[in-house]
Amino acid sequence: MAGLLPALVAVSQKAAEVARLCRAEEPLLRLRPAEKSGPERNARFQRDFKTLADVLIQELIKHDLGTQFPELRGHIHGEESSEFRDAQGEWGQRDRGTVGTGGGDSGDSGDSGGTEGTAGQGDSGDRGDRGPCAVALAGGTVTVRVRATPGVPVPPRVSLCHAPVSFGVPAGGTVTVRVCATPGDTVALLLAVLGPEQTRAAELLAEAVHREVTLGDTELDGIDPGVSPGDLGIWIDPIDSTNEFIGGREDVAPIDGIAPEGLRSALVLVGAFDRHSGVPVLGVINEPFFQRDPQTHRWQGRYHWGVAHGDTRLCSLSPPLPRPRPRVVLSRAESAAVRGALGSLGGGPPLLAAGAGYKLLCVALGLADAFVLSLPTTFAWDSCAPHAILRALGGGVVALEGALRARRAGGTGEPPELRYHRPEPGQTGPQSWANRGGLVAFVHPPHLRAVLAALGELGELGELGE
Ligand code: 2IP
Ligand code: CA
Ligand code: CA
Repeated sequence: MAGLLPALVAVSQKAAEVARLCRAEEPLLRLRPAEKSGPERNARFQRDFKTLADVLIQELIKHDLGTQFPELRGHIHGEESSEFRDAQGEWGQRDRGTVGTGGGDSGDSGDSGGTEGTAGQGDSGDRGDRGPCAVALAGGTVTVRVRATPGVPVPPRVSLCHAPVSFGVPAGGTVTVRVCATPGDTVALLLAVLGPEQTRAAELLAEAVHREVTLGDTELDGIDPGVSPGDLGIWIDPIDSTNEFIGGREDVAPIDGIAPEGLRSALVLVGAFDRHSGVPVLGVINEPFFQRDPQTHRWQGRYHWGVAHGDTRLCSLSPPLPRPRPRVVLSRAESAAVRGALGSLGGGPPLLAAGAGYKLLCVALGLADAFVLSLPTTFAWDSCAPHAILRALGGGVVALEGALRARRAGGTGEPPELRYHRPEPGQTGPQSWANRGGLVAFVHPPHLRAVLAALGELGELGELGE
């Protein structure tokens, strides 16, 4: 189906623009991220966060792809839940006055403290200072409900960007972020997260979200992957390496071409898989923070795409030349046993880098020959898009555990590749989409075999983590 690949690239470009905006605009930069807890939290990190950029990017991708390709609706999945909780507590603490744009203050008082929920009660022991509680959107009307804080007056009902906004006081604590029908409505919704005084930031974001993207990449228009959107599902990682995105380090020098950490490793990943087989078929990796323009000092991004469907193999990258001995890139969290075993491959000591997507990209770019992960800390949204690109280059991503087991059983065929259409039985939430058996990403099959041979000496996957 012609048109889907350019659409994936276009949404990744829009996403990258939002990511850059969030790092460039002072009020957005100051917006502290929300901490993930429970099943949402990735065990890889002691503390795991999501930002407004993560949630908004995922929603804009869902919105744009679903609008252009109705057959995809209901099949576009992503890492984040669309609910955003303002971790700053500013909402509960700010002295809210009049909202600064659009129409004026209508003066009449919104739902008051006693009518819904119990002001200041409930979870006051831990996050009693949490912010906006709920946003209901109906016919262009945004109702923002805010937890009451003793001593802070309940704000008046105001008119904002043609959408009346009313402030009430229930318990709860989330805003469901989505792209609204008009930029004005999206501004109103974003103000629920950002706080009413952040109109400039909300307007900038809404403008970026509603903007038409012109690609000007004529090569893409001629590509027909030969697959119908009705047969595909989508995995989105709106920002991979969120921790590095939040940290925002720009001064990290690359080692052998690979940035060990920092903003460079924050990527947008959009992949399409075959709904029936789970095989990844289209992938886009966008690097929003590829380099600073030497003149304007603005961030410049770049993107890479791949198609692997049937016999079609097309990619914006050329297959990298294989090194005689594989150079491996690993997570900093990887076990000493795995590091040691792979060090013996002869390609030099393993390089360490942040970002699952970034390490997969390093393999596609030929900066490393393999990315090996023995831990269950990546998910379908991390690997789907890069996997499609690696397949387009003649490589793939296999489940490490399955590959080692097959090897021990004397199997000589190709080890099983990761699939993206079925949740893991017996698991719930994000865990049902974890790449539980680890992974090995490669372009050249001899490198995969060398890696498996080196790790095969170590034993079961469980032992590799020791
Ligand atoms: C993370 C991110 C981390 C990665 C982890 C992913 O995704 O890519 O950097 O850990 O596996 O799930 P590591 O850096 O050790 O490879 P996100 O940032 O989207 O949560
Ligand atoms: Ca990720
Ligand atoms: Ca992410």
